[in-house]
Amino acid sequence: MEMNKLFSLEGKVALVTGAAYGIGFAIAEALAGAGAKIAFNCRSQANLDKALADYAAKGIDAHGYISDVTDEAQVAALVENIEKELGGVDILVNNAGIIKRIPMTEMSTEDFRQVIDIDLVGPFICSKAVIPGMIKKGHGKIINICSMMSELGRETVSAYAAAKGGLKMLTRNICSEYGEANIQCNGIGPGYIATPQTAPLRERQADGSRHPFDQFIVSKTPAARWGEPEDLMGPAVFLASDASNFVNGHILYVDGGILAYIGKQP
Ligand code: NAP
Ligand code: GCO
Repeated sequence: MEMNKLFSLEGKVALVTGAAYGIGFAIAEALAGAGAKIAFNCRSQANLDKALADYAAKGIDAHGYISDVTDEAQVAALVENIEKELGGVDILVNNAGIIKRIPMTEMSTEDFRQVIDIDLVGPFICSKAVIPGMIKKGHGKIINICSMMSELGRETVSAYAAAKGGLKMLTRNICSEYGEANIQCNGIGPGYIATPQTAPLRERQADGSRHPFDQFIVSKTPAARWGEPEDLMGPAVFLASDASNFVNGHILYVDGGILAYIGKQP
């Protein structure tokens, strides 16, 4: 077996949702580096324009679309446009997501529903939109960006943990329902990654010291550091390529070892 071919995405079309920046951008860059044509979406023209320039600066001819993953009509149009312009979606990365850090008893039901809508219903809508085309092609890869909160809870993230726990089981159910159509659906569970989403948890304190949560996470991570979006690039190529054709329903945690570690003794 020619190993390079096993990890090649030449001739494949990848849709990475919410890939204007952050983890999605890094994953899209990785899939492009393995040969895939890249499509991505976000919700604002400003973010789209900046992302297209950022992709171009890396030599990537990305195709960007304004589309909200919670809007079925917008997602249907997104998938149709990709079909027309690039060919059908071979690889879907359900990356778009938000978090709201509010104590549960203070969280409005509207806030709870918004997180569930984007982080769990969005991947359902996007997966439902691409699976028929994957069945026609005879293959497909779906990668759901889960979280440590697919396994663990913590204060203030009830909606996010519920959504990411649900996304873990949606991953397993897509595997169960469409594995026979040669569609592999797996998850990536990033640890704590330095992106805009976690910026509030890493802010320097007024006295210049590190944020207490920053110090906590480093003490809980055997790698003794926050992850970088680049740490997810290899795992994403693996799960998007033929190298993982017999991997299905699996959540690959890319967390520097947090889930295995009780934490450094204070
Ligand atoms: P981020 O920096 O906040 O980026 C989130 C992306 O999602 C943005 O591009 C945003 O684009 C897009 N987005 C949000 N809502 C959307 C919607 N309704 N429709 C379309 N796009 C939408 O977050 P990140 O840290 O890169 O995280 C990306 C994914 O990894 C999320 O699912 C997150 O839960 C997960 N994750 C993050 C970490 C971490 O430590 N950072 C760890 C584990 C899992 P616009 O706002 O421009 O639309
Ligand atoms: C938080 C963080 C985490 C990370 C990620 C960890 O507030 O606890 O935002 O939820 O985003 O999901 O895997």
